[in-house]
Amino acid sequence: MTHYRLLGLFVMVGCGQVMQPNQPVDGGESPGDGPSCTTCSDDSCAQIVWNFDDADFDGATARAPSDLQLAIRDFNGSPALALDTTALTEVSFTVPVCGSGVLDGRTLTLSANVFFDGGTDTGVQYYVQATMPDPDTTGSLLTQTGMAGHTLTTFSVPLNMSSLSDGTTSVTFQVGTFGAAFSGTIYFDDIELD
Ligand SMILES: [Ca+2]
Repeated sequence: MTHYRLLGLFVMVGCGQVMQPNQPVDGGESPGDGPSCTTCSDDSCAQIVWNFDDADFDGATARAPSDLQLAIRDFNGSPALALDTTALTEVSFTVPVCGSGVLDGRTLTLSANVFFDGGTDTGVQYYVQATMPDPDTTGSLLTQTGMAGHTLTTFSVPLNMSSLSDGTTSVTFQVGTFGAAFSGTIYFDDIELD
């Protein structure tokens, strides 16, 4: 009996999902849903899509500030990650790529759709910055992209902008202001490695 249950468990969590303790397991499907998956160095499947469409965090976790609350809410007709902020300075969150092992991401591009619902539409007053695995790690910076309020913007950067891209484990997004005030919600959707 126990054996059959274990077998069933392995089948259920097979290719297409990152196993990560204490985090939701979802969203690891490959674009096109092919039979194979993008593998981490330990042959587990890397998570390369975070679309939040199952009203699930897809493993995304708040990083800073300590009281940052992540939410999933519809944006443009699709569930998206919502960061509610008042008097924005900088907020950040992390998405997992490999639960164990690493992904050689040197040929991959990280992209995400971002919308600042609030603040000013005049000029590029806000930014999104990505690092891997986090901004505390030397050499982790991918890029910083300026954005205006109320403008759907695609953030996109090749992972090989960081010398650490051959050992990708997770990606951190930081969102902040160059100076203009912002209170409202910042939406992220369709985060992908492709
Ligand atoms: Ca979505």
